[in-house]
This record gives sequence, C-alpha cells and structure tokens, in this order.
Amino acid sequence: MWQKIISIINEHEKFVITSHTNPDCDALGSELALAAHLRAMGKSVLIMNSDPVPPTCWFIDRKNKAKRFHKNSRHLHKLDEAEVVIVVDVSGWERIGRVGDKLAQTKSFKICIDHHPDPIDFADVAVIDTSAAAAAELIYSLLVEMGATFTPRMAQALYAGILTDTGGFRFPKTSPKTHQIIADLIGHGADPLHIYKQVYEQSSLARTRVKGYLLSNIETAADGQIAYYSISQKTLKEHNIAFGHLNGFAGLGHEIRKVRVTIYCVEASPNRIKISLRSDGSVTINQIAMEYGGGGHPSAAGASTEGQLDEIVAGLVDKATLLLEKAAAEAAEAEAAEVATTEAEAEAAEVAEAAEVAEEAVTTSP
Ligand SMILES: [Mn+2]
Repeated sequence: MWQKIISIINEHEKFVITSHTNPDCDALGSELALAAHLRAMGKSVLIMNSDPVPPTCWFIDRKNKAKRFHKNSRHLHKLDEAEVVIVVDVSGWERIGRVGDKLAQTKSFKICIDHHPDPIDFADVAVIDTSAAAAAELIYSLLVEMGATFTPRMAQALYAGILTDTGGFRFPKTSPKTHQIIADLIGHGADPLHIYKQVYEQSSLARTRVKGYLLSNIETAADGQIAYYSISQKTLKEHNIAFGHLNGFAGLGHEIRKVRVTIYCVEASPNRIKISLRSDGSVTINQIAMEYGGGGHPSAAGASTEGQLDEIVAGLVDKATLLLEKAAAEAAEAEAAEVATTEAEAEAAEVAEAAEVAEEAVTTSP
C-alpha cells in the first residue's frame, strides 16, 4: 500500500509536511518522525502548521522543527517551492486551516496519510486506514516499509501520538498491532514513564485546583445516570486561570459508577457558555450539542452558546434526562418484543412437537 508514496518520495527533494489546526501529539509525532527520516535521506523538509505546538507536545519537538505559519514571511515562498506536500492525520483542506488555504492553490504533488473516516477533498495519492488507532501507526508502517532507522526521538514522537490517540491504549481501535508497534518503539528507545509524565503530569497548580473544585461540585441527576458540573467566570478569576487551560475535564463525571452522560459547562466570557458532553456509548449526545449550534461524535460532543450558566446547565440536564428515558423505553420495548418472539417460538415448537407425536402415533399404529 505504500509503494506509490515511496516512489514519489524517492523522486523528489523539497517537501512540506502539514496537519490539522490545533495539532495534537498524533499530528505532530507523525510529522516529526516522517520529517526526521526524509532529512536522513538528504531531503529538504519543512513542517508547517496553521497553529503552534501546544505545551503538552513541546517535549517531542525540543528543536522547534514544527513551524507556525506566518503569512507575511518566507513561509509563503517555501510553500510555493515545495514539490511534494504530505498531509497527515487529516483529510480536508478546511481542517488544515490557513496552511490548507495556501496549499490548495499550489501545484505541488499532494499526499494524504490519515485514519479519519472523513471524505478526502484533495490528494493525488492517499492512504486512509480507519482501522489504525493513530496516524502515527500509519507513519510507523510507512517508515518500516522504507527501511528507516528509528532514532529514540522518532520512536518517542510516534509513541506519544499512539498513546494520546488511544486515550492510553483503551479506545476501541487499540489492537494487537497497536501493541506490537508500541513494543518496537520501546525497543527503539521510547521511554513509557517519561512520555506519560510529559503528557499527563504537567498540570499547573491552579489547573489541578480547578479540577478539585469541579470534582467537589459534581451533581447527579436521573437516578445517578447524569453527572454535571460547571464553572463561572467569577470562580475562574478566583482561581486565576485562563479559559484556555480548562480542557481535559469533560470526562470527570465518568469516574462515577452508573454515570452514562456527563455535562461540563464553562462560562468562557460573560454569558458565553462552552458546553462539553460525554456519553458512555449508551446514548448519542451529539444530537443535544446540535440543538445548541454545536456537534461532534456520538459519545463526545460540544457547543458554544449564549445564556446564563445555571439555565444552560438545567436545560442540558433536562434534555439528557429525556434522552435516557427514551433509550430506556426503547430498550424495554425491544426486550418485550424479544420475550414475545421467544414465547411465539416456544409455542410453535410445541405445536410442531405435538404434530410429530401425532404422526408417530399414526405410523406406529398397527
Ligand atoms: Mn490522529
């Protein structure tokens, strides 16, 4: 599956690698490991993203190889010059942001390597594998196919991508192959403890205290099936923390037994409420997010809306309660139908048996 891409790489010298807006460890790890190998081959490579590397990913890019696009600079010239553009971890121009707007106009050859199920709106060659748990898994397999030498830095970058995209090796796409790749990356110098600490143990004191505030203020509804919590502008100010540092708290409610839906709201600015919703998979909560002008996945969705914090939270709890009631009613109906089917089947079997006995009686009768 990699032959075409490998020959394109072999035949060209100037590359640009990019990914989605707000790049995460999978996007950056994939870019950095691929770029390292291309550079080792003597190619000229520029990693160019629309947004900067977030602090949680700094450790995989200590040499600042992933650049943030600046329109009025030599970056534009570099993008124009590229012979080949490789896009990883995303399939649509729109999600690439400003870099995508620019690249869409260049004549370069476009390669896409992704694991999302989205439609591809560019690319002369694409490898899309939605069974891969992370783009980093795909880059690993490309690099193996190319006979790359994995340095500890490359191994660490890919490991970080897989660790975060699988939510710590627990999301459904985590496979035997995922763990085989991880085993090989550890063999090449990726240090699990170091990477874990860099990804999950870098919170500021203020952020951890806010987490404590949220945990102590969790309420439940619908007989413990809904957990909800929120934080106001006033409390944010008291904790001296910026709105941008409050990601990663949307799943706190799921630690509690029986919880199926978690509602987390932040008053981002006066009367502007950011909503995060999570489901354990038993109900689809993106339909609620859509009612507030947002969207997302069936089990993880969000929205941003105007209103009073308490009123928005109350409205969300009501909608989630209705959703759970509907799901429960449907489940009960399905069960009743199943019981009815089993009863009907049992009855039919009885009739058939009686017929058989009767038949036997006829044939055995003298
Ligand atoms: Mn990914």
